[in-house]
Amino acid sequence: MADSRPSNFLPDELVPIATNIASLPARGLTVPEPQGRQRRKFRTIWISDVHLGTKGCNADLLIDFLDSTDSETMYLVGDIIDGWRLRKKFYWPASHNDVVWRVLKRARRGTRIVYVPGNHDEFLRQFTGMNFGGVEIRRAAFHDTADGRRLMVLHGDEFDTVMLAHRWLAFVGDALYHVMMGLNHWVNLVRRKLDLPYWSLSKMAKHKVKNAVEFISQYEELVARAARERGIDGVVCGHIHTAEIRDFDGVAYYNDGDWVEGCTALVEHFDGRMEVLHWPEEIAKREAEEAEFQSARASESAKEAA
Ligand SMILES: [Mn+2]
Repeated sequence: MADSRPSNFLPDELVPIATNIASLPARGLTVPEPQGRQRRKFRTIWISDVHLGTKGCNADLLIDFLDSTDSETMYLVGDIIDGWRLRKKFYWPASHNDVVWRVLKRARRGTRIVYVPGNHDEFLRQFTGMNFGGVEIRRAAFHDTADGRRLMVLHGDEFDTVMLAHRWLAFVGDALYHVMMGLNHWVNLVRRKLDLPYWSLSKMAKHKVKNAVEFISQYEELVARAARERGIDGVVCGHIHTAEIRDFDGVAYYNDGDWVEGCTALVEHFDGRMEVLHWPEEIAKREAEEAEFQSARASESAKEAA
């Protein structure tokens, strides 16, 4: 099995990770699975741009998401592991193992898991067609929705190379982005200590920069046009870290966002309806409901005592 002898199969940067995971019992999780939490069930879940192996990755929020949801199929739409960063500096906290462990456990529980590698985890593209512990590696995938539409699932860096004028962004952008995400990490560490909700620094910056907004809308249009040329109903991608559901003259554009800034997932309900879940908001909703329930119970028992 690949698990017991990872060094024969995996690229060098992954050997320590695989060895770690293989020797990790469920009890070794840093975040234990919550007991008795109701999982929200979906037909399909798409997540991408997790960037495991970097400080920017919000593993804790993703763990919460994975523990709160379930689906028949889950697509990992690329940049799940950041091979670019890992090659420069090995960074792999225990919570990142927790994420991998939960994904593998999902596969064992019967979720069909399709992993479409992106540009940051392109070292996995050489394993296209293979299956690791129930996780299928694909270069791209087709998904048929419950309401009979055919969607193409791919990471989306394919469309970046077409936009030659913007290619410098990838290089300058990656370094800048990394600095920003490091800052984001510390800001939110402090905010958490102060009991403030998660807040995205670069999300705010991005919305203030006109060029970034133009880039995003050009990108979305390009993706939709490619789908139309191929005669399919829509595309699901990631890559630009901006969750979105848009319609371009009958061609659907879906982006599942990321787990570095926005912390979003794309889901398909059982009737084929699609939705972007902004997980920090979902957590806030859940906690408000729990608080309401607790205070209702407290006033109940106060009445009984009176
Ligand atoms: Mn990418």
